[in-house]
Amino acid sequence: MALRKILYYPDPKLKAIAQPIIEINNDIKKLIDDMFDTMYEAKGCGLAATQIGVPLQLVVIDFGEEKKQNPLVLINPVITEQSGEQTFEEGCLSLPGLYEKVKRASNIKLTALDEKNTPFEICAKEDYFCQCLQHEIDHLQGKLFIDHLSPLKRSRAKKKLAKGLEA
Ligand code: GNR
Ligand code: NI
Repeated sequence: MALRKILYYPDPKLKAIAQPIIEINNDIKKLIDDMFDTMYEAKGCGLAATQIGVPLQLVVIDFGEEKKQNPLVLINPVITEQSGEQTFEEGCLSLPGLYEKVKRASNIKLTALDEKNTPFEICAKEDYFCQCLQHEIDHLQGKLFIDHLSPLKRSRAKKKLAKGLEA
């Protein structure tokens, strides 16, 4: 078990564009294990490698009720179809204490590799899981949920985060 440090806004590494993973070697497997440990410890339902300062296209998710119930690894994920609209309240381990409603697609299809290098497809529709997948893939593109807010709400959110850091 090894925990990695989660980066907080405004760490510039959160803006990195993640690179594809070429080979799923032992280093990547260790990284995946560490990301699950870190995510469960922080009580998040997803974690992108970008959030621990590793600019690779890797996401772990667990939407189980219990810890370690439904671990899902996404390597090099690509959204292949998206449509519709939905709004859910989001939080982010890199934006501690901030919760805002975010509008995203309500239907997505994505393809990715699992930790054994096997390609798979996920269809998600009209739920929190669909919202979370898009949130995580945004991280790989250097994007945070505050980037989806209106300019006014975004500037309020940034002020709130800055205050939180002082306290
Ligand atoms: O734990 C998390 N909860 C959450 C809630 C709504 C939409 C997305 C998320 S992901 C977040 C963990 C995190 O920051 N992942 O990048
Ligand atoms: Ni996040």
